[in-house]
Amino acid sequence: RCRPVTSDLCEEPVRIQGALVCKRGCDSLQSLKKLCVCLTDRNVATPRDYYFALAHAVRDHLVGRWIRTQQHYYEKDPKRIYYLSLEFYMGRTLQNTMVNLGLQNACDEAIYQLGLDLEELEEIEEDAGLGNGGLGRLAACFLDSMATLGLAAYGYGIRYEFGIFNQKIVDGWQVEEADDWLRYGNPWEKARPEYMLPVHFYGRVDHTPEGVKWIDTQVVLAMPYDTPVPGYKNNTVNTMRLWSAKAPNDFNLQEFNVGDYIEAVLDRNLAENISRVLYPNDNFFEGKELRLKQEYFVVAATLQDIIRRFKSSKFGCRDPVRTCFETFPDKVAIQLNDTHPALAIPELMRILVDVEKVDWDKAWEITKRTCAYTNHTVLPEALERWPVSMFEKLLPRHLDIIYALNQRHLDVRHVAALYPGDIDRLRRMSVIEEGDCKRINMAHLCVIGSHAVNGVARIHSDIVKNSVFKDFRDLEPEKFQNKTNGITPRRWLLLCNPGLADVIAEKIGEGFITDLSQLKKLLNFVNNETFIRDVAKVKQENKLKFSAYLEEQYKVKINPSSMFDVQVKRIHEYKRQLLNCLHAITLYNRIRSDPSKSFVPRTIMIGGKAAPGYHMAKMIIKLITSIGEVVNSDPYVGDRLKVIFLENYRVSLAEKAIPAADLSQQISTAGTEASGTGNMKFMLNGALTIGTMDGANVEMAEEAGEENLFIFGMRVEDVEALDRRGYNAQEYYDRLPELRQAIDQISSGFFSPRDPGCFRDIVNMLMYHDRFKVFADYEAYIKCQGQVDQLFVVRAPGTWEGHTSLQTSKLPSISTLLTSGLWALA
Ligand SMILES: *Cc1c(COP(=O)(O)O)cnc(C)c1O
Ligand SMILES: *[C@@H]1O[C@H](CO)[C@@H](O)[C@H](O)[C@H]1NC(C)=O
Ligand SMILES: *[C@@H]1O[C@H](CO)[C@@H](O)[C@H](O)[C@H]1NC(C)=O
Ligand SMILES: *[C@@H]1O[C@H](CO)[C@@H](O)[C@H](O)[C@H]1NC(C)=O
Ligand SMILES: *[C@@H]1O[C@H](CO)[C@@H](O)[C@H](O)[C@H]1NC(C)=O
Ligand SMILES: CC(=O)N[C@H]1CO[C@H](CO)[C@@H](O)[C@@H]1O
Ligand SMILES: CC(=O)N[C@H]1CO[C@H](CO)[C@@H](O)[C@@H]1O
Repeated sequence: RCRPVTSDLCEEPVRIQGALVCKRGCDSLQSLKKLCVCLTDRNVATPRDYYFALAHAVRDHLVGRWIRTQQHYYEKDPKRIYYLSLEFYMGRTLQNTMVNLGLQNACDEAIYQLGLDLEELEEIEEDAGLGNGGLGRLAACFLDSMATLGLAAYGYGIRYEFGIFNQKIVDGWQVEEADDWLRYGNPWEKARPEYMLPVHFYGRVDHTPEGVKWIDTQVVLAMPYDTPVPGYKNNTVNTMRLWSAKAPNDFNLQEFNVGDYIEAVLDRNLAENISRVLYPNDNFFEGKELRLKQEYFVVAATLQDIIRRFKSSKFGCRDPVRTCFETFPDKVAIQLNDTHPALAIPELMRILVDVEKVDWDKAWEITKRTCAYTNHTVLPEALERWPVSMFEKLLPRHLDIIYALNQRHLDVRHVAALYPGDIDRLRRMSVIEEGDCKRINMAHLCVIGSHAVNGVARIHSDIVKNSVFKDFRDLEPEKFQNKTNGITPRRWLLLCNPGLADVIAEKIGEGFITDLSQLKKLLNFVNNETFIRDVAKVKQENKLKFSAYLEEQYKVKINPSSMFDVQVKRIHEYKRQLLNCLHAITLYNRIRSDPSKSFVPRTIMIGGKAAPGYHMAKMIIKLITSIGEVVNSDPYVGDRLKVIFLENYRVSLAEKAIPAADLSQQISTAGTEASGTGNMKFMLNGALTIGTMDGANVEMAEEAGEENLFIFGMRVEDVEALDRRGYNAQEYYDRLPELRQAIDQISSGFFSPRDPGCFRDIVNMLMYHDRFKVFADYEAYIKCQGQVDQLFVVRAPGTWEGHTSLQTSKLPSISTLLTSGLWALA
């Protein structure tokens, strides 16, 4: 039994910094053939052994490029972009690396010669689930795109030992399982103990003649693990550096546990559980001390690293002259994606003022010019408001700095000067919220500490600018911008839907892979029957493949010519999975009331994780599975309707489900989804969208033409008007018989015969305190779904009738492809 070591497979291994690496990239087939020789003993090698062997062979091709890229950055010393995020939702790496390095065919071939199946090996890799949903996935997509653009970019985050939990459905309920993703080792990371850095917590502030000192602190070490981020076929390999917490070797040994060596070693966990687990909340602030520690941990370690790199850079400032920090903002950009890394602002101030002895005003200017802030959600419950008392204990020096910053921000030279006597405005704009429990408003801290503030879709940027940050906009209007989110076409088309990518490349070449606006060239083929048939054929193949997967997973018979109607995203009231449920029930009732009527067959698939502490979201999952249980086993229904809950939705499942979808559901209440990126992934894979005018859907509708999407329901203005009038769910319940029937069924236990009161909380919420106004859009939604049915006629299985007459049809799925380039990332 042999273990292929990376360097063994090299033509010319050389020793760099103690590690053997390839001098020249070695030919993949050749290294894989050596692998064949290696792995001849078939009786002992497990599929996992093959996966690791392949991963190592592929990784070999990264190493040389990685070193060269980093050396190139050192020589050229370009401006560095630092993307700080508490989440990087990377998913799997093997296939992405093969795609970006152009190795896929060679590997496929070699693996085939071994009598193995590449896809099977790929399935062995665990997802790197270091994120909750959209925000973490966006960070991962940005890394891919920045590497493809050849930008000197770094992702900085935490190497959680446990990522987002694995979701199991037991008896219809969500059950969480720890995600022990590192159990078998991670071939894609490289530990760098030599770059370990100290991070301080607790202690007290000492004002000395030489300046302010933060002393008597507890130290936790931050150990970096580097993961290569290859660009698409451009020889660039950037770095994602994730920090892992380590206790110092003298941890708790001197002071507390004199003589109790065993206790002291066991207590190392106290320090090391900082990087133990990802908080599984999406769009929700839970003020836990451990979370604050995580946030400071990543910021403190990263800033030390950034400053070290700045100081040792070729054209930077090597000598410790104070003024050299003037050029810092020209060399360093720190993007605060959401407020999670907001502590970068007071931390940079602390380093500049206390450690580097830069004077306060200069330091503030440098900080502002370096930082920029992205706001990712409008939901007030997501806003980070840390109790001052927690800061007092954990980060006393930072609290001082925040007070001082706030003082200067509000004082007579600034806000107070512009609005004399406007006490209310001062209160609204303060970083410190007064009240029983004084709190620090991290969004306000970010706004005053950044030179640019952006939302993630045009509609969202407008809301950010004109509602909560209105006062700040009045003060500095030029600061507010918008940057609509995007997705990487490598993972979300080339990797997950190679059939479609091939069909497109055949017509317009491969340029679209790095420049999606070239999809416009497909306009020449909208009437080309072969092209239309090829696109439909690929969709049908994807559907068959996904059906087989579902049948194996859930033991349900899927009708592959039914419409695949998919809503996959985190479970949230604002995303309105409940509206989808009401539609499913309505369809079910219609079939039951007239089984002989013709009916467009649908397979409704809903998937997503609920935050473990989010009761309503967990009830929603139970409702979906309960509806499925009734519908899927009803003989009247047969294969005309199925309701499937897709268990454990994650990046690798998205890669299977999205290419198979006919219909993409993006139905949040207008004004609540900041952008959404799931919507873009579906569109790029040729699914049609049913959605509200919310988030990036607005821009999608604008580019594709509203007639090419199924847009329904209230606009933001309508929601606001309804709020002013007062939303009364009862009104809709009384007026709409099908809605009433569905609600009555849910509340009477029709879907939960063993526990009739099971869904009491859901019905109560919908009827009496629904912040997201599900009933108000029910009628428009059902009607719009009717239009979807009309278009989806089962002529050739699984094709949209519209395909054959693109000019006259309202909804050619190809036209959604054509325009999807406009907001996708480079
Ligand atoms: C893209 C993606 C999301 C974000 O989906 P939205 O529909 O924008 O909320 C969440 N989870 C995973 C695994 C994703 O790939
Ligand atoms: C960290 O780990 C220790 C020891 O295992 C445990 O007792 C403690 O509760 C943990 N702390 C937090 C904040 O989770
Ligand atoms: C983003 O800005 C909005 C204001 O539009 C605010 O309500 C929200 O809390 C901010 N989000 C975060 C995470 O700070
Ligand atoms: C949004 O961004 C575009 C360019 O990216 C700009 O033209 C437009 O004015 C911006 N709108 C808002 C509301 O910021
Ligand atoms: C479709 O396009 C191909 C070239 O890509 C061409 O050979 C064929 O004739 C076209 N068919 C029609 C009907 O235009
Ligand atoms: C090293 C290299 O080839 N880098 C290129 C990667 O691709 C980007 C954009 O296509 C180029 O700008 C880089 O020069
Ligand atoms: C959504 C968003 O605004 N993301 C930003 C995150 O940081 C990168 C790198 O600095 C910016 O380019 C993005 O615009």
